[in-house]
Amino acid sequence: MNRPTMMADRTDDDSDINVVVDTRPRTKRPPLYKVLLLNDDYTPMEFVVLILEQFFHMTHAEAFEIMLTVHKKGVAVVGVFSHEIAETKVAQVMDFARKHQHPLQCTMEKE
Ligand code: TYC
Repeated sequence: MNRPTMMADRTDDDSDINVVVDTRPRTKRPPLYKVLLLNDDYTPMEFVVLILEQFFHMTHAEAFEIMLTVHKKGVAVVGVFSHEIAETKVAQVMDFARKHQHPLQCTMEKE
């Protein structure tokens, strides 16, 4: 899109005379992913707070507030990360919840 173009010149097929080199850097930022925590009726509130403190580095007050948001609204974004980090966070939360036999669900989606 909008790159300098090479005009075909009948007189110099196969030569590089008319090649325009695009010097603009073409780096793309990697996509970011939201990590979402979902509400359920069984996971204890304190357990959710613990997860937000441990895996998302929130203070107790921040963790409590986000936990209450999930409890009341059904879902909240708990962080935004690269694909690899988001995947790791989701796995950590799901493993920890499973280990403690809580049905807590954590997912990710492209921002
Ligand atoms: N709704 C749960 C309860 O009343 C608490 C809870 C909050 C569960 C957030 C999951 O992601 C969650 N014990």
